[in-house]
Order: sequence, then C-alpha cells, then structure tokens
Amino acid sequence: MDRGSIGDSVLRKEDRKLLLGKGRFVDDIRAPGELYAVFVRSPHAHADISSMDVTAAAAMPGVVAILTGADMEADGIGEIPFMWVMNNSDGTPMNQPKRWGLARDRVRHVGEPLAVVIADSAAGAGDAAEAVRVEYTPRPAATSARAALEPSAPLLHDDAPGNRLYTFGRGNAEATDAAIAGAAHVVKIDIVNNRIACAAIEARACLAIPDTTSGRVTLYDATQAPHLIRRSVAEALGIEQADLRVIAPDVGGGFGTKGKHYPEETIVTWAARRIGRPVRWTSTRSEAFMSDTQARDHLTKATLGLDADGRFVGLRVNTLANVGAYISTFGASIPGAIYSALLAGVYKTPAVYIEVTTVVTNTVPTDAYRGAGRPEACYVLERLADAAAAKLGLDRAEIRRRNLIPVDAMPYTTPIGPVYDSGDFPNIMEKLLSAADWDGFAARRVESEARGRLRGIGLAMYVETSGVAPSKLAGMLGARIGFFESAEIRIDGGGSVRLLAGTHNHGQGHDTTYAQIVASRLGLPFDKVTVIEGDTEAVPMGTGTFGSRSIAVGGSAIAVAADKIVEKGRKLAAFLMEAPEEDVSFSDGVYTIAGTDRQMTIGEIANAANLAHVMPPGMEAGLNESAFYDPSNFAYSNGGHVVEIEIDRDTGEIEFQRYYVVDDIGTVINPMIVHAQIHGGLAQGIGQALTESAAYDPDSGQILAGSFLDYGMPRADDFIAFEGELDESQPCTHNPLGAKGCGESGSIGSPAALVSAVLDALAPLGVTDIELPLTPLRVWKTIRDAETA
Ligand code: MCN
Repeated sequence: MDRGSIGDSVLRKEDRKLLLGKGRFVDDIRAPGELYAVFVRSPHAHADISSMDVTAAAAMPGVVAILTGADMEADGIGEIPFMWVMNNSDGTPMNQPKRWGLARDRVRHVGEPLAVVIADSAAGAGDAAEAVRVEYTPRPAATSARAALEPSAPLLHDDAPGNRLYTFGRGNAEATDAAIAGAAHVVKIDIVNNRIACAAIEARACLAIPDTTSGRVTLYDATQAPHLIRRSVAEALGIEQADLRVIAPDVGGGFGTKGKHYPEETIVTWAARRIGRPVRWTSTRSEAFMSDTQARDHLTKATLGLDADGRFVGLRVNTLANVGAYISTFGASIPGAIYSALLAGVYKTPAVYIEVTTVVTNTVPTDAYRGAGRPEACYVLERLADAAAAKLGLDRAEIRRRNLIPVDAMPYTTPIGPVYDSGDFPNIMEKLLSAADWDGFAARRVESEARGRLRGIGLAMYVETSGVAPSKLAGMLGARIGFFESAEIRIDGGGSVRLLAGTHNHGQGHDTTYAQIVASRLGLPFDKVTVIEGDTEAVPMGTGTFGSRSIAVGGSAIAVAADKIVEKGRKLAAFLMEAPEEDVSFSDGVYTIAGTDRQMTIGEIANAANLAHVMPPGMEAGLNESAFYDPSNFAYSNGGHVVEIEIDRDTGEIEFQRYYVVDDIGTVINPMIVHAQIHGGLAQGIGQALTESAAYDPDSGQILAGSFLDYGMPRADDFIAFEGELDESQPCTHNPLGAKGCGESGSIGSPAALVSAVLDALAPLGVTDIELPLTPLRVWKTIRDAETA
C-alpha cells in the first residue's frame, strides 16, 4: 500500500480544498475599507504622451485618487527593477533602459500603464479610467527583432542604441567556424520560435494592506516567488524589505509568468501606503494579453557541420531574441544565460558557438514561460538533426544514435560550459523507439495512405537545466538574486511536523511531495506533515518556484534539514537511553541501540526535546532544524518524445495517433504527480506548436491576439492520452535526493517532435520546412502550395 514515502503515488493532499472550491486566492481575501485600482493603458504601441487630463475622471463618484507617472516621480518611486544583468561578449554590461511603473512621457507597447484610478468600487474605477483624457502623438513601431534592428527602425530608448540590449557569445567561434569549413556536409536552418502568451486560470491579482501605525505593508499577491517580490517591490519603493510582508496564498497557476515583478505590484503597494487604505487590483483577461509577460520569440539561423559518417563536427547558432519594450525580471537572462547554455544539447558536437542578440521592440515584454529558453534550444538542435538526416539520407533515429553523448562519457563537459553529471541519452532513445514502435511506422503510413491520410512520425530528444544553480555562478553571470532554497522542519511534542519552505505551490503538489520527503527521511506518518509556503513572515528567506527548481533545490533543503533532525535526535536518544551515540541507529522513525531491544521513536524524542526536562549538556530544547541548500550544479533532466500524427489533406488538421515520452528526472518522489506535471508541460508545448501565437500587426504594433477568440488556446480534445515512462537509472549525482526537476520537461521536446512529425508527413509532397504554429490553415496552405508547385 502507498503510505506516503518517496516513490509512492499518494493522492495530492491539496486537492480536496481546491476541488471543494475552498481554496483561498487573492480575490477571496477582503480587507475592510479596501479600494479598487484600474489602470489606464496605452492603446498605442509607440507614442509620446502629449497631455493627460484627469479632471473629469477625478470628479466622478467614488474616485479617491488618480495617480500618474509624475506622482510616482514626485514620491521618489524608483524604476521597476529586473533581476539579471547580462554582459556583452566583451564583458561590458548590457544596455539597461529604465522602466517606470507608470509611463512618464512615452509609451512603448499597447497596454503599458500610464495612470491608475483608485475608487471605492471596481466599476467606478473602471468608468473613471475611461474618462481620463490622454492625447498621444504616435510614433512608428517595430514589433519584430529583425525590424527593430533595421537602421531606419524607430528607436525605443535613448539608452539602448540600435534597440539592442546586448550581444552575448558562448563557445569558441574560431574553432567552430574551422570545423564547419572542414565538414563533409553542412546543413543550415533559418527558423522562428513563435511568441506565445500565458493563460493561467487565475489572472494576476494583488491586494496591499498598509499598517498606518507601523508604516509596514502587507501585499497579498498571486505570485510564484514572494521573496523575490518582497526584494523587488521594496527596492522600487525605497523601503526596507522588513517593512513589506508578501503573502502568496493559493495561486491558480503561474507557469513562469507569475514569477515576475510587474509594475502593478509596485503601484498598488505605493498607492495603498500613500492613501492609507487597502488597495486591490485584479487583472482582466484582456489586460493579461497586454500586460503579462509573453515568451519565446526567437529568430535563429543555425549551421551544423557533419563528417562523412554523419557525426556532428561543429555547430554555430545566431539568435535574435525579442525581449519586448522593457527588460522584465529575468527577461534578459532567458535568451542569454539559460537558452545559450543548452545548445550543445544531448549531442557530442566538439565545437559549438552561440551568439544571442537581444532586441527591444514595441511589444509586451517577454520572460520565462514553462520551459524558458530550453524549448527554444531543443527546437534548434532537433530541427538541425532532422535536416541533417534528410541531407545524408539517414533515418532520424540513426543520425541521433551516431551523435548522442554516451553514458560512459558522464560527467560530460560541453564545449559551451555546462557539465552534465548524469544521463543515459542513448538508452532513453532506444527505450522510446521500441515503446513507440518506430521501426513499424512504415506499415502504419501505408495503412493511413490507403485512407487518404498523410501520416508522420516525429522524434525529439532533450536535456534541460532544472534547478538553476549555483548562486555563485548565477551571480557571476549577472543574477541579482540567489538560487538557494530554504527549509525549516519543526516537530512538536505530539510528533506532528510543520515544514516551512521558501518555494511556492501553485499546482505542482508540494504539500504532498514535500510531506513524502519528510515522511521518508524521518520515518513519520505522511499525514503528520503540514507544509507551509508563500509567506515572507513565516518563511523569512527563500527564492521561489520557477525553473523546475523546487524538488532539486527546495527538496534538497528539506532533506538536509531532515537529516539534521535525525542527527540531533540521535544525540538526544543516546543521552536518554544512556548509550554511546555511535551505537544508536535510526531507521523508519525509530532509534535503536545496537545489539539491544532498547528503542525510542522519533515522536518520543521530539516530545522529550520539547519538554526539555532532561537534555544533554549544551543541547538546546526543541527538535527544529533549518537548512539553506545551494546546489553545486544544475540537475540535468532529459528524455525523448515520439509523436505520430495524421493530417487531413482537405483541412490541414492534425490528429494525434500516439504520443510517447520517456523522461529521466532522476529519483521520482511521486510518480503520479510527475506524470501529471509532464502531461501539463506537453499540453503547453503542443499548444505552442499547434495553435498559439501572440501576434502583432507589424505596422501599427497592435495586438492581434488579445482574447481567447483570437489566441488559440488548445483544448482537451486537441490532445490524445499521453503515454510515458520514467527512467530512474541515472539519479542526479550532486543532490541528496538524486532528483531532477520535471515541471517543464513536457514543454521542451514537444514543439520539435511535432514539427518533426508534420514534416515527415509532408515529406512525400517535397515539403522540408514549415513555421510554427502548425495551424490547420498553415498546414493546408503548405500542402496546397506543394501540390501546385
Ligand atoms: N517531482 C517529483 N519527483 C521528481 C521531480 C519532481 O515527485 N524527480 C514533483 C515535485 O515534488 C513537485 C512537482 O513534481 O511536486 C514539480 O516539481 P519540479 O520539477 O521541481 O518543479 P517546481 O515544483 O519547481 O515547479 C515549477 C515548474 C515550472 S518552472 C512551471 S512553469 C510550471 C510547473 O512547474 N508551472 C506550473 N508545473 C506547473 N503545474 C501547475 N499545475 N501549475 C503551474 O503554474
């Protein structure tokens, strides 16, 4: 029976309250005397603010204040900080254009806030926001990275000449160019990684409650990273972090997008302190499409050189990354530090060089969204591998077989820096191919053809950096936060455990998996463990949940804290049972003196420690321990996808036949939760590949996908039941759990696998390229063009 130890598929503790509608989200929390904020947002992609008249709006019923960028400036409110400063290849820091919470004299994307109305009702604030009169003098807009780099492009920021933030190189350019020049075969691709938007069930929301006596303020915030928000909002407001308490209660999905500091959080907190009353803001869905960070948006040219046998000899990648109008929290680092780090991928290419140029445009800022740089890297590599197979007339599995890093090469130092500690990529691929019956595909294709359908099979392999680390390296690369995690375990006299963790659970199942770690480590019943996250007062230090870091970093902190408890308990048990410490063993929650039947349970030891009537000299009372865990390396999750599809020639519609994944995420804490996480990631990766496109009109900069009517969110019936297996043979070698992250795994390989399948289906028509997303219209047009060519 599953009893809640590591490896058990116990049901999620947190689901009962959520399924009964008893979750407590920001919008469920009410504060006496609260006011409502509604933002005035720019309808222009790029314009000067010629004048703003708030007189009529201010006179409307219930309006308490209308605040503008000038008011923020007068109050000395700083810019909205970002948390990662990248360097150019020559070591100089990137350009750092300022982002004020409310635009001061110019707006640079549709939806940029320039004033906020605070009123005693949401409707009243909304009406008054519409009555604010703003005159704009429009400027030309640039929405793509390529357009913004044109010499004639409008300049967004005086302090970002040429609309560039930085150009960052990784690897050895000369060696790579020489390897490609001497290669027997060369393949080139020119690809787009489409811009996408996030759509968590709960839109962003915050509520700031000032304490007018102490001057402190509490911010309830739908965020993934309360400690990051405390640091960043305090910095913008110029207040002590200690004077800001951030509480992230239940949060209805984050997907990376809620791991950022947005202008609204600062403005609501500032307004509440200024007015002396609670102020809340809840984003509408339409606002989300113009103010939540978007993602991906890469233009990449890549060249792969191969020897006569199809072995990769050199890889050069040049990427233009569109970061939007301003630098978001991690917006600069996702294409720089994160994406570029993974461009060696699962392959043993000896010479690799990556150059990333980040560009500001008149679009909503981009930042991390499930996968964050890793799907983009995987897409480049897998498109190249497929192109190489086609050029050499090799099977797509065979070209990979010749180039995958073998398990006996681990630990493997890539030519661009990262050192993979574990992973058996060839084994994963062979498992995948046999489970998906790769070799039997030809017969299935014939059968589909007989029904008039185009059938294709796609393959993609991936490796990812879960649990970005260590803090020291991130700091050297320009991070302004640490990447450790904290955990504290407190056992009361009744043997119940409170676990306080610096991460945040917004759907990942931490209440359950963290309890499993504690239960396993301490030998206590799983039900006795309560997990507390998301309150900077309860958990003073932490980093947050993003980058699939909670298990590899947060879980490791929990394991270390639990081990400290076991050790303190051992000392106390030895003292109480009058035996030498080295004779006391601990197993399954019981301390036993070797060679005797004398035992004490950890619950009894906890009771003794909490009474403190009899304690060894110098030992403090209580059985509480805390740990800060800062990993020595990333945890390199990896795996592969095989997808089989049919295409309807008349409509261009793609229908899944089978989707199979094999993932190596090291030790699995809860297989059921992990499969669900991988399914969620698959849905998001497939959504990017099939239908999602955060499109802009290239001339006006208007958002063309501003609602669910025109943004193609995938639905359940677009998918198929995914099948998957977890390979635990290669645990992470440097953390105490052996665990690697899984929260983003599904999103990383899926776009590449799908394009591989679609191009395979269309190959008989002579099609070799197709752009994302693979909408029925695009697929149908591609078929029609091929047939009429
Ligand atoms: N787990 C496990 N064994 C492992 C690895 C993980 O049992 N070897 C469990 C963990 O204990 C945790 C879950 O799987 O309960 C995910 O763990 P991890 O991979 O560490 O990811 P995080 O908890 O740090 O979550 C972040 C990740 C990211 S980056 C995005 S984006 C994402 C995701 O998780 N956003 C999500 N999954 C999401 N799921 C939901 N429902 N909502 C989101 O917003």
